[in-house]
Amino acid sequence: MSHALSDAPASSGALASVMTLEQFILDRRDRFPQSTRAFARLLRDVSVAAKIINHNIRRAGILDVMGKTGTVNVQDEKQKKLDEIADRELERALRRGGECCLIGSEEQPETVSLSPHGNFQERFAVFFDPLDGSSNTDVNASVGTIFSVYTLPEDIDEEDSLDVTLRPGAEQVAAGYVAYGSSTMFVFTTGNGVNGFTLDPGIGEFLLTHPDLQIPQERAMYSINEADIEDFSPKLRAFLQWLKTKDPDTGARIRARYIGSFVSDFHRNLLTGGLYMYPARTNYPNGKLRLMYEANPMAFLVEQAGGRASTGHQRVLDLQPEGVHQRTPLFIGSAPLVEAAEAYLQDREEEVPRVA
Ligand code: FDP
Repeated sequence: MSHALSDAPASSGALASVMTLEQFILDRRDRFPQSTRAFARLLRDVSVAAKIINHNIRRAGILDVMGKTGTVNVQDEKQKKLDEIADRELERALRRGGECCLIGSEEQPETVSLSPHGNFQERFAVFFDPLDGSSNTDVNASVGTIFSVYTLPEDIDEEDSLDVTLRPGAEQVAAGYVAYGSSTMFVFTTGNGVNGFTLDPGIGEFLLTHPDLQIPQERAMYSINEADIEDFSPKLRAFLQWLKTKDPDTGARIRARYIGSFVSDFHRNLLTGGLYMYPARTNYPNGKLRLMYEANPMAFLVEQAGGRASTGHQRVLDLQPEGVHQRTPLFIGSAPLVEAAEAYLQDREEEVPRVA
């Protein structure tokens, strides 16, 4: 993996040798499925919102924006002030940009039409989780933003917009996330591989640092909230036991990492290889993660990076969504590990692939 960004402080000289997100989007315009100026602007708007959200997160302890607002969102989860800020900034950026006609956010009960008179000339719909893993913000741990982009048919009107927008993840035209960690990264795909950009705070630009990301196939890490083990199925428990068994030839064993922030756990596993799981459990029969703005965009990304995403029984990107806030069990990461999980959950243990 080449890292184009030098350690030197950004200067006009350093800038000449690296590619900004904006340059990248303009350069690759002809490779996007939607090779339109509007699509390039849409991506730029999301990245601008990400910078503003990042700015707020970095000042969280200072400006008293941490902690709960006292309200609950549509999923009965306590909302955080930063959740609200992130939601507002994304909506504002997309509204101002004018390319997006419809948004669906984790923080809003219904999809929102951004076209004031039902005039859907702009054709993009964007689903997003403005601040994923936000229970981590109070303890200074990493969080993220996830987004998923669809195009809408030209002839729809406001009445049927939701139905036509709820399309399987395989129809996404772009997806990505922003990881607010020790650095801030913008990682996205338009169906032509996955590229990662790191924010240089000195110049306020995302710079290409992780071109053409591919997920390693080793069983480096597994990520699951194992405190819930009593609520897992016997098949899943058997799979977890398999995961922890040392390789008989090499003695190699997998490591466990669970931040409890999907973006952060996914990002780490994308770089190191591994498997993130949020399975069905007794009190969450469909798991906890949301299809439209968590599972689908990450499934698109991981497949583009050579990995796999499954419910345990079927490809996530083939699911036909029934609601904006629908949940799905999720097994996502290095392909051999996801295949092994599927084999256990479907009683095909004899087909478990060998994973180095
Ligand atoms: P959060 O509720 O803090 O937004 O999306 C939901 C999510 O975080 C994921 O980011 C995270 O992986 C998961 O929930 C953590 O849930 P558990 O506490 O049940 O493990």
